[in-house]
Amino acid sequence: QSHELKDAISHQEANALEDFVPDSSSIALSIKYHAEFTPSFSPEKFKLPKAYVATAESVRDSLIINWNTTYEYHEKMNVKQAYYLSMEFLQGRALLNAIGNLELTGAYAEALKKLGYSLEDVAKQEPDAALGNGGLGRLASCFLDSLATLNYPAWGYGLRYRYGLFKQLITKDGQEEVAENWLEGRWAIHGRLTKTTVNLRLWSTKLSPRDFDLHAFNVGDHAKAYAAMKSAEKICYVLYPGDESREGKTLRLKQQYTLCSASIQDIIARFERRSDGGEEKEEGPVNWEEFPEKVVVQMNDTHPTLCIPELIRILVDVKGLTWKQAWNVTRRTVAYTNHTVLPEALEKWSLDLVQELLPRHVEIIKQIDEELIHIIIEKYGAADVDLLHEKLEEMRILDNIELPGSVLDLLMNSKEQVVSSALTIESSEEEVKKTNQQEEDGEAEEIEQGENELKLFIPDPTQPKLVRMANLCVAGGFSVNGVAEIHSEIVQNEVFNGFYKLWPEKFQNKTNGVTPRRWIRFCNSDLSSIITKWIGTEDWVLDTEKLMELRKFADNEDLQWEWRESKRRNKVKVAAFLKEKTGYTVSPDAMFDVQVKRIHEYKRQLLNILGIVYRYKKMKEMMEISSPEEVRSKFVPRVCIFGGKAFATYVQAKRIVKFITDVGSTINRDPDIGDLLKVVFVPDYNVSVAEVLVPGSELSQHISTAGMEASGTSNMKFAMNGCILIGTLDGANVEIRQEVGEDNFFLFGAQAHEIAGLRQERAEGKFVPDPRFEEAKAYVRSGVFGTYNYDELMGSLEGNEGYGRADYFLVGKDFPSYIECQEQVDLAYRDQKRWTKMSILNTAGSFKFSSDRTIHQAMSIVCSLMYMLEIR
Ligand code: HBZ
Repeated sequence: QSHELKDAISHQEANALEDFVPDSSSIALSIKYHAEFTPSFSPEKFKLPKAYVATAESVRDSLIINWNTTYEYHEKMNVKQAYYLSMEFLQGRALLNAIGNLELTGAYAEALKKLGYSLEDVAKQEPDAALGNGGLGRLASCFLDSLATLNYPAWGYGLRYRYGLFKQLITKDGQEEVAENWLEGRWAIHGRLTKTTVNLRLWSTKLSPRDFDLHAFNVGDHAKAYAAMKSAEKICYVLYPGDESREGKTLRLKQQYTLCSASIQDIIARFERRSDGGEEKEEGPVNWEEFPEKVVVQMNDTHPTLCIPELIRILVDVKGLTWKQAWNVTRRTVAYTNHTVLPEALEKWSLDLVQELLPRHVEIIKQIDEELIHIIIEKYGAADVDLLHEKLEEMRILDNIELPGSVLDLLMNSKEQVVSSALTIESSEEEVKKTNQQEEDGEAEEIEQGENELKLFIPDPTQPKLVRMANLCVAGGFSVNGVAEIHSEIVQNEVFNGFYKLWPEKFQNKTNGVTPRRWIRFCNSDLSSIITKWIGTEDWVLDTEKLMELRKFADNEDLQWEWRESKRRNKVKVAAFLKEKTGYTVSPDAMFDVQVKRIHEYKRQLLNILGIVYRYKKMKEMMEISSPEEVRSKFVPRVCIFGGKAFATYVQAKRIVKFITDVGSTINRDPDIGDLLKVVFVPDYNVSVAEVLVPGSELSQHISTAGMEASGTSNMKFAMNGCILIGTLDGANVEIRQEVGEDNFFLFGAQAHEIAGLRQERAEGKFVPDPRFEEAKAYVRSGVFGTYNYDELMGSLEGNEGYGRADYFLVGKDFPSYIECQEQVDLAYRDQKRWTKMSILNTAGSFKFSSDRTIHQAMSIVCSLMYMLEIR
């Protein structure tokens, strides 16, 4: 059905497009038209910002035709529709992507040229839509691109934050955050439309006119009237800048509920309208059993968990279903993607807070919790109280909350049953009498003991009562997935092992992917043309498996030459960009070595920068005794580029930013060093910055402590663009290395299964640090990089009393293998033929990491799993 549908839609859309393929003249006309009729600009001054808005409006005209066609078609066919619920969509800029997907880039460039502009300059006018923090939000946006491109009937639902992620300034004190108004002068604010028109519906909140206090306003109490407006509007003011472990409170919960309630209401209304059948079909009562056949809700992490109790609430309280019916419908409709195994990052809400804001939902959650407890008892029995206690502690949705009465009764009864079954041993009458007496004594004892055991389940009043959102997702959804193979293994075997034993069929892997449209075809059109030329077709953009064909040319000298020249042109662009943003001049002949991602201890930017410190020290030492030529023959010149935002209150992450910039200003000013080493921190890393850096990078660092990075997605973008990765066996690195080949990946560091043991070793004081690690830290402490006090930063790597975690992320452990691996990188780079081959093989091997593949797998699994659940 899905194939037929896809063909039909493609056909429809092809028709729609055929009817409307503008050329550069009609585009120029349309841009001029919008320039004249767009308010807030005077027609005489046709400046860049205006050119941008007019161009965007003109693109939108093209999109709307396809959008309407698709929507009407889905409505008419009453297709099963997927909804991707996410608190974050990290869209970046839309214009070039939209034009590219419409295959109108050439026509628009020409049209703008006629009007005296370059498309590139016009596109740069658009602010990034940064409605997300990092990988999780960017993944959502890649998925929308793939869903649209592959013609799946799907929508995204999110929130329209007035302020997205903060803008990062780098000052002498490190990172500073400022708000940015991305909505200013923006087009298409109500959602993003692409060629095959997936809709991204972003909710915002405002006071209903019904609730506006006109009376207060009329009698002059403006403050009162405005207060209510503000309180409604502020829900969508800012993106919560969460990153792994940081949690928000009341406002964040209101945001989550807003997303869930608005989306679920919208989905239900659409389902009812479609099953009503419009004019053609017969009218009749809505069959709610069919809901899971028409709707699937994918939750991007636990942030939209409230859609589970919200769906149940509406089905029971508004639509009149029984609890059982509503619970069954819900369990067949929602699915959950996990993005982290860090225990402190698994969302937990205070029960009191949820109770205060959403009392009805708490009732529903309690009922789900009770169902789950019964399932757990059924699985593990009540006989072994310690085991049962352990399982309930691990798996219940409510944490530190008394057992429901029904469960206590059941436990008491089952205790009595155990005792009475012991009484029915057959024996002679006398013996029975005797034994009876003894057993009765024993029975009393056992019951007393049973009561003692039940005390195990009494909550600890000193600890908070919590709702564990991930447990609710696992219990309430039909599918749970991790985002890379190694991560899904950890999800099944560690984090949710209790649930995995209960419902193994729910658990699966969906290795992440990135859209090859934005992340190579559009951001690196230079390399894309070369690929197209050598493969002989541009089909690889839609069918990345074709990239594998590059393998057979990996040694071809002509391709190698074109490949290197293209990389160099992209490096020249990066150099210009760095100059503009930081003032530093770098040589495009040096190796461009890049680590860009959120700043987090587990991602180990500290390992990278300490490696640089060590390298710098060795260079200086060698310069004392050797000629510049000898130094050059030992070290490959490098430009080390960092970028990424630190959560505003994450002190250690901000120290790391400050440290990197300090190391940079010392090294970059050192006249002995010159081009041999540069360290640049790019401010305000975002999607648009990535689109410049990724094509112009050569070495890309993905060096998290093994087992801690769920997947990583920039690793995929870099590999696609012919960068070679240095990394640990973590997240998607494992699979990337498999596909590109071991020889084309720089591997180092401890493995995931060793981490617990290594931490234990440290705790027991058995770890002996490598002298090179000690040397690097001592060098930092000596004050070479300025007067800022780095004791705490260095101390965190040593486990000194008072600094807490005793190198929890094992920087010291992996340091020696990291710098040895970096020596291998230098060696490989010196042989440019070898390096270019490795680079080509990275692009060729990146075929698996297209989000098209992820989406295809997800959509087919969704269907087959649902089928399985129906049969049972
Ligand atoms: O999701 C990231 C993972 O760290 C990364 O390994 C993975 O590739 C990516 C996509 O699956 N996780 C995040 O980006 N998480 C957040 O940004 C986040 C945002 C708000 C929170 C918690 C985490 O409350």
